[in-house]
Amino acid sequence: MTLTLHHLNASRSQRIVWLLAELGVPHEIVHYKRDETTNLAPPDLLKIHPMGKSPLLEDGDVVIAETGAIAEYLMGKYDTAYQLHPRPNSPEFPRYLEWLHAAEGAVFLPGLLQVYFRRVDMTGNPVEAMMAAEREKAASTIEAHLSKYAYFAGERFTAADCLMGFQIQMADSMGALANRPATKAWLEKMRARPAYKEMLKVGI
Ligand SMILES: N[C@@H](CCC(=O)N[C@@H](CS)C(=O)NCC(=O)O)C(=O)O
Repeated sequence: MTLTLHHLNASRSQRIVWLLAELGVPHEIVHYKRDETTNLAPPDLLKIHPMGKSPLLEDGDVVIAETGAIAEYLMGKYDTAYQLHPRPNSPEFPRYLEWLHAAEGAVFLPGLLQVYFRRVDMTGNPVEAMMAAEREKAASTIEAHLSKYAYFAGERFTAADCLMGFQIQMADSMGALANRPATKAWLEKMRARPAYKEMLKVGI
């Protein structure tokens, strides 16, 4: 049975490219390119799943969307030795789950809105200040967490680090980590991982 990742360029699907490389299970990656005008995914992805978004994972008859769900699916089915996720009865498990889903939830949303709102003139719009406050809250929560713990789930690397990596890398590319030393140190640690380097080779 082939495990296939349907991967859109410049997308959060890179989290799953990285996670699959960490997991080391045989898989193939099918590449899709965003439309140059609309930045949307090509219609080919609609043939795999009705939302037509990436990441999408196929495993035999199974087709699964949503980054967090894909990560949980891969961990439950393929990480049976718990190398990349804590056991459900361990103290790290709730923290692991929280960050696994924060990556697409409350800490991600303010950054995502910023990307969308770049297309509109927000001058004088009160939503601009609200979004900035939310981004600051998310960034300082991450910084406080990584000042206390070596990784998102605690003292060891897990799938939660792969999922959180996308927006932290985006924040770094926008120069937003200048005053976030713990977050920056975590990112440098991630960049040194062989699987992270493999993800870059696949093309993000
Ligand atoms: N919540 C979904 C979001 C998926 C999503 O919006 N993916 C974007 C890539 S970052 C996409 O496919 N955009 C292209 C489009 O919507 O046409 C997840 O976590 O997988």
